[in-house]
Amino acid sequence: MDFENLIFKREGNIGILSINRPKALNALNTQVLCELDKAIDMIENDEDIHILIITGEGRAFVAGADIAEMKEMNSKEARQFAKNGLGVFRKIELMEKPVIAAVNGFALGGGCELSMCCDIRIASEKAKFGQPEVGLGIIPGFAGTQRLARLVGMGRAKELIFTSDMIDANEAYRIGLVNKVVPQDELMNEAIALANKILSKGQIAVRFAKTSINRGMETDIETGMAIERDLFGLCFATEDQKEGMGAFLEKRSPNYKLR
Ligand code: CO8
Repeated sequence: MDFENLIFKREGNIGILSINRPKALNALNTQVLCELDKAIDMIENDEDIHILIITGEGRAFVAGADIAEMKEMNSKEARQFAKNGLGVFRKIELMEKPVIAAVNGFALGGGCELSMCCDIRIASEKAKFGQPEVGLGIIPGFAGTQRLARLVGMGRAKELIFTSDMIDANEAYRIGLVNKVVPQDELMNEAIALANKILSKGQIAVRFAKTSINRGMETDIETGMAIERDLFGLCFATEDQKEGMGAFLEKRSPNYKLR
């Protein structure tokens, strides 16, 4: 994969995708969003990649959507730009494979929104989070008003969005925005260790669990339970279920085959 603003690496069955526009603190412009969209399709369709880590090059994860590009946009163009970002982020959220955000620095505006469409966020001690849009005379446009409120609750989301406050990694952990805070030089090792732990489980089950949680959180509990029930039933049509339960009873480690 050749991209101007992304770096893609593999580590076993783990894909590592870095936003690579460090001169602009990895700000998301139309080109970055377009490349991200293509990369996600490629990763989702690559049978050798079972889990994805998204991070940023340099001192930012992503410092937001590109303010220089947005400044002269008219309403129609801004709506289209928002639609592009919303589409890519939703694609990441709905990937079958789990996605971990390894937040290495500024995650502001569109960067905070990118981290929130990932399944799990690990932050380095240097990470900073915020939705500074109202300070620029706009509101979050890549679903920040939606995902932040769902993740940390309406009161905290409103406070962060109305004040444009930047919070550090420990505060982000305290309010439940990130799962874990680790030293900067441990960030990728921690993200890879977490990815490997998830990879040691049945990947069909992990994917079904992701779908069940995501879809369930977007609907009423009765519908959510029906989704879980159906996916639970479907697990029993897989070889992995027989292998997982067989391995337990035979007191050995399972050898999952994603079948
Ligand atoms: N867009 C474009 N360029 C940026 C951005 C950005 N979001 N952030 C940083 N840069 C550029 C700077 O302009 C600067 O460029 P140059 O060297 O050419 O002057 C370079 O990156 C380095 O930045 P700073 O010199 O400012 O670095 P500091 O360490 O002094 O400050 C900050 C770091 C605090 C992160 C600061 O750069 C900052 O506040 N950046 C903007 C953060 C922000 O407001 N982000 C939200 C943007 S709005 C948004 O994301 C909306 C998403 C939804 C869009 C919906 C579509 C319409």
